[in-house]
Amino acid sequence: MIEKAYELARERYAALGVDTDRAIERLASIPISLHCWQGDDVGGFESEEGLTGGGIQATGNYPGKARNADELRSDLEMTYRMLPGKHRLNLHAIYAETGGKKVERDALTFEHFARWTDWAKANGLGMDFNQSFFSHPLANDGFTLSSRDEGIRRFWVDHGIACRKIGEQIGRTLGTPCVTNVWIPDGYKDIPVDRKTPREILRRSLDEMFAEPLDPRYHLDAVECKLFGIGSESYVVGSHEFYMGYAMANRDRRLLLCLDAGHFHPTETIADKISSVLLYLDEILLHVSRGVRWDSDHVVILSDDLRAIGEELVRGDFLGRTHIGLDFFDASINRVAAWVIGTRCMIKALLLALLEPIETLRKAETENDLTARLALMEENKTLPFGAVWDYYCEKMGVPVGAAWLEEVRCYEKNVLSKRVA
Ligand code: RNT
Ligand code: ZN
Repeated sequence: MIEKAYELARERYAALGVDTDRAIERLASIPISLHCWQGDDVGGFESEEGLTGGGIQATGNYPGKARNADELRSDLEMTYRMLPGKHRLNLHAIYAETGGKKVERDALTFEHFARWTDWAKANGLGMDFNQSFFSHPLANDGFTLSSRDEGIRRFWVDHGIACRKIGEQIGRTLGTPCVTNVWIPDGYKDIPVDRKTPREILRRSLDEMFAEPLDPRYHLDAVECKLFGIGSESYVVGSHEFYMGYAMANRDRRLLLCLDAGHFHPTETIADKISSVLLYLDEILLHVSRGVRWDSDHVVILSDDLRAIGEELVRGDFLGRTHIGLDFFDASINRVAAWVIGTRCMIKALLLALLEPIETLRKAETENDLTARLALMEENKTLPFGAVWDYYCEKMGVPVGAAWLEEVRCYEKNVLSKRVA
């Protein structure tokens, strides 16, 4: 049935000049970096408390969240089994394994991530990394790298440096560059008097953090901008202009700009930013997310926004310069299912874009036939995409359609439900 439907779909697309076999082949080569923090509501393993302090929030209390690294890895393995293709893991520093010992964040080393890296290697996964500038007593007054308190600032610079070294070692071990992403919650709830000084301090901290060049074959740095957050509604130090300017002024450092879909004004979309940013920077990192009215980090679905991101990456030939990461966390539904839903949607969006009869659309636009452009784009929406997607899943040996849900339910029954809070 699936093959039959695919044969028909292939003919239908071929008539429009689209090679479905080629689309599938390209799709299989695009890794998505899965954010570890969906598995435990951005809690990490440093303390029992989980997410505390500034800028982000998980809501919901669905049972069964991972309580330690082994459980989180088990949940991730389950998730990867539901995803067609080879993907990556995106780890935060608060997921260090310190063997029960308290290790301060500025003292973290590769050994605290060796088990994660071994596991990634054994599973054929690339890895990405993040400094954790939140959920910490020294982040409680809302400022980290841009703190006016020299002790606090220094601590976070040292954390940043420690994590870059860890990231580089991860990249060396796995033989694929590790993107280490900087996001800080720094900002003010209410209107500041001085918007300038924290930005000057942040620039100095980044200069110190990025001073040592690392081999880009193993490690890349990214900086993530933001417009507002919980508790930083009026002012965020690391704004879009700040980091875009910083990355461009420091071209020799090859910084990636990280565009998070939830970090702009709610009517702005990151799809429109990609072609501008990549005119000036070599590479970008995406945090694909879904904000509902605000930066709420809902599970990614196959929305118009998501489709537009896929289309931009394919149409602009940007896939080779874009690291696709996910960033959402929903604690109100099965967390493994959340990962599966969001990641499968990201892959679907890429497939849809790869199946677009782009030449016809381009021709309409260059000939200024804007009527045809709109008409064809709308007709494309009902092409037999589902048949190609099903076939791709089958071919890659993962569940077709909603069959994955049964498997996740089984996992829930046998594993997740046995975890007591
Ligand atoms: C927060 C940023 C950031 C975090 C993760 C946990 O607004 O999006 O990327 O979500 O680092
Ligand atoms: Zn993000």
